[in-house]
Amino acid sequence: MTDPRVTELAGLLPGLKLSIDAGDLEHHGRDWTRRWTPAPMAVAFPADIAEVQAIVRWANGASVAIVPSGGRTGLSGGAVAARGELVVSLDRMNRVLGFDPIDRTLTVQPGIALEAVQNAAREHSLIYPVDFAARGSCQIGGNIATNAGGIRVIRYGNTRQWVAGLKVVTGHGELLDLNRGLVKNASGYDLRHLVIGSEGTLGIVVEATLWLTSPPLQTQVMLLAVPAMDALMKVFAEARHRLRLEAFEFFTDRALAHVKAHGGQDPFDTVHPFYVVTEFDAADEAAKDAAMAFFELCVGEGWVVDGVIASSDAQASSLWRLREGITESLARHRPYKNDVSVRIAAVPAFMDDMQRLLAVEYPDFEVVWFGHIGDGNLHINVLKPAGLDNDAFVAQCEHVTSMLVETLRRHEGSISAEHGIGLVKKPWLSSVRSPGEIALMRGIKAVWDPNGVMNPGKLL
Ligand code: 2HG
Ligand code: ZN
Repeated sequence: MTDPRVTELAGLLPGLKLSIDAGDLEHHGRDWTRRWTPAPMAVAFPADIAEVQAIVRWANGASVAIVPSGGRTGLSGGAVAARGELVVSLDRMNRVLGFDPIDRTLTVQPGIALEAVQNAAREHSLIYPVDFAARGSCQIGGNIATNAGGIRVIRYGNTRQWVAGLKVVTGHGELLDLNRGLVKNASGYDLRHLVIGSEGTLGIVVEATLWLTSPPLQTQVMLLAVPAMDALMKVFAEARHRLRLEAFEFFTDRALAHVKAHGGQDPFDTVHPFYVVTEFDAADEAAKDAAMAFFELCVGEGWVVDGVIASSDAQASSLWRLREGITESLARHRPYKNDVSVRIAAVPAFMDDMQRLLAVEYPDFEVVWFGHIGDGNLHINVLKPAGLDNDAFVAQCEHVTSMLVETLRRHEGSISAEHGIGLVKKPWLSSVRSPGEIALMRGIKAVWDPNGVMNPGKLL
C-alpha cells in the first residue's frame, strides 16, 4: 500500500516522477555493499533544481528521511535506503550544462556518469582526470559526496581538487551557490569543501563546475612481477624518483587468479606473489629511456623478476583490466571490504604488521590484497567461504576489523581511505576522528540539516 506521505508529495508536486515499483525500490535502495535489504518508501526522480528543493522542503515538514542517490557504486552503504526513506535519484539530471574554454571548466548536472564527464572533457582536448573502474555507472554527484579517489590520485589528487563550484540544496532546502568557479576566493570558510566528502548528510549536490586539465602527451603502461612485499615500496620509490607517474597500483597473485577466472589475460608464464601496474609519461625518447633504466635497475636489484610494457592501446587496456577487474571478479564471493590508508612512508611497516595479523585471524578465509599503494591506500577483501552464513561471516570480520583499527592507530592511518564511512565503517569513526572533531561534525550537520532529514544514520 502506498505510504500516505508519498501520496501527499505527489499531490504537492504533480510533475515529479515518483516510483513505488518494487523493482525500482530494490534497485535504488541499495549500493554495491549488498548487506542491507532495500526498503525505501518511494523513489523520486527530480528533473531540476526546483524539484529537488521542493522535495527537501516537503521532507522537512513531513519528517521524511532522504537518501540522495547517484550511481550507488559505493562500498560503504552510504546510499542504502533500508529504513523507509525517500530515495532522491539524480538519474534524470544528467546533462552537461556548459564548457568555458578560458576557465577550462565543465558545468554538469549531478546525475551524469563520470565517464560521460571524461568524454565531454576530451571533446575539448582536455581531461577530467579523476578515474576508477566504476566510471561507467557512478555519477559525479556521488563522486563529490564521497570525495572519490581512484587510480590517478597519485598524480591528480582526489575529486576535491577538481571542484571549482557547487550548487547544493541544504538539508533545510536552501539553495547555495558555492565558489562559482573562482580560482581565488579568500572570503572565509569554504563551504564547498564541507559538502565534498559529506556523504549526503548535509545536502544534495544539484550542479557542479569542474576544472579540466591538459592530457599528458603520451603515456606508457607497465606490468611488473614483484617477488616479495618488501620490494614493492622499493620499486615505488624508484618509479617515483625516475618517472612522472600517472598511476602506481598493486595486487597479489590471489587477485590475479580471480581476474583470470573472469577472462583477464595474464602475460606471464608463471605466478608471482605481487604485481604492479604503473602508468607514466613517455612523451619522448628520454622518458622512454628513463622507464627502461628504471626497469633494469629493479631487475638488477632483484625487486622485479618479470615485466611487460604495453605496445598498443589495446594491450594497455588489457594490462589495466588485470587491476580494474578485481572488484567485479570478487563480487560473487560477498567480500568483506577494508579500505585503509597510512602515510606512504608508513606502508612497509604497516603491511608487515597487517599481514601478520590477518594470517593469524583469518587462517581459513581467503584474503585478497590490492590497491593504490602509491597513495598509501590498501584494499583488503576477505572472501566469504561458500557454506558460511553472511551475518556470521560479517561478525567474524568485524571482530578482526577492531584489531585492524588498533594496527592502524599505531601507524596513524585511517579505517576509510576513499570509500567513506557510510554504514559500514560507522562503528570505527572514532578511531580516526577525535571526540572534539566528531562534536564539530555533529554541530555542522545540525546547522545544515536542522531536522536531520539528510541521509540519517550514515557517517555520524
Ligand atoms: C578499487 O580501487 C576500488 O578498485 C574498489 O576502490 C576496491 O573492491 C574494493 O575493495
Ligand atoms: Zn580503490
